[in-house]
Amino acid sequence: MSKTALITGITGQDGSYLAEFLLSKGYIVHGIKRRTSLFNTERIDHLYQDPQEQDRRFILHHGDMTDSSSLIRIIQDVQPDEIYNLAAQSHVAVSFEEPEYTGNADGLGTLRILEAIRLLGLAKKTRFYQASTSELYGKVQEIPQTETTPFYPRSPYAVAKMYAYWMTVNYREAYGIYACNGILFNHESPLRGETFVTRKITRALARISLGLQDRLYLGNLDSLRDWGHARDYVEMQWLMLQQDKAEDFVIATGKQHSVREFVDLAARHVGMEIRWEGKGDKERGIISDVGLDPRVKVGDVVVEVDPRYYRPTEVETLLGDPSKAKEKLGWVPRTTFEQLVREMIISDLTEARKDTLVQQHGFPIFERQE
Ligand code: NDP
Ligand code: GDR
Repeated sequence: MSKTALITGITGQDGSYLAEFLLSKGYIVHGIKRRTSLFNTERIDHLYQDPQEQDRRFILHHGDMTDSSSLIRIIQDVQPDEIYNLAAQSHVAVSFEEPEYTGNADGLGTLRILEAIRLLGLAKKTRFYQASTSELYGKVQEIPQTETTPFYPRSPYAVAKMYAYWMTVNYREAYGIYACNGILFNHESPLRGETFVTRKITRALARISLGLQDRLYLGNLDSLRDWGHARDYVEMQWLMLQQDKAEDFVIATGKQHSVREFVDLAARHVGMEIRWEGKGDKERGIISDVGLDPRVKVGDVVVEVDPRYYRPTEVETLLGDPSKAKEKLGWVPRTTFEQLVREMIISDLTEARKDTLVQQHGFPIFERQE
């Protein structure tokens, strides 16, 4: 008998990789997507099956983390063996602009699912994974961070996720639900949203190298992160639900790089060497070696700091210690930082080349036949 999984946030970066992974393991995968005025399923279109198809293994439902009624209905219908709660307003900077919504979707949304499991009598059947985050450590109290490092959240996003973290622990202890937190450090991929710093960098540098864009504006270049690959990390989400006992795990690579280093490495992949000049708000990245396109020249300023991208409270440094995951889940991250950056820049370069072709050759407009 195939197992049934329900993924919230299936249209996001992790949702897409996890759905692919679970399908490859023989699962029937249900996903919750919210209603949007334009299609929001680009990352999972390759998995889509028409409602008319027989024996579908990939099924989408309309629902929203802020709407208990939809969540209860879906969980009641699906009766999942496993729920992966990935849905969230996941942008830290945006959470300062929309703190109440972030608390509702990321904090209360998690409670809504846990309550649905309990009220529907699924406490013994349904295993629950909560997408917790290294942002919980915020103003870090210890380096590197482990499962026992104290939390000090520094954004409305992190505070909402802290509520969700403890609700998950509480429902495990109070009702015996197999519920666990994956405390995942930053993980990226070519499917990463364009406004997160890694994707913003690879997309912009690919375009700059082909002369499609002049400049990349960034905030805190000194910020240090432990970056892994989303494809590796979703496997850990699954492994956490396959243990004898529910526990919380840190998932990280144990290596740290600055935003500036990410820029340097991504730039090298498109044949550009960057020299940094100035300090703080005045820091700039200048080409010291030519790019792919003759329109990019030595001496061009390609990166500038724009304080608009600073956060009211910043998380300066994150570095995870994944020893527990290695020991108990037998996990080692497969993708190195260098491979991750390379994969992302190649993907964005391909996209940028498509735009160049359209620019050079135009786009065939099909005239309407009367
Ligand atoms: P994304 O932002 O790519 O995806 C978030 C998903 O949540 C999307 O499918 C989005 O839908 C959905 N969503 C947002 N709000 C709602 C809502 N109100 N109701 C229903 N669905 C909603 O995030 P990632 O895939 O990168 O991350 C997955 C989870 O892991 C998130 O909870 C994130 O906070 C957490 N996390 C991520 C880390 C990372 O480095 N990527 C690290 C640690 C934790 P739509 O497509 O319509 O926007
Ligand atoms: P983060 O990721 O906040 O760690 O949250 P993000 O990529 O947004 O920022 C990483 C660091 O880069 C700095 N930075 C910039 N960030 C953005 N977005 N845009 C910029 O222009 C820029 N310039 C510098 C930031 O200040 C920050 O220090 C991600 C999300 O996926 C969360 O959902 C998840 O929980 C955590 O990772 C772990």
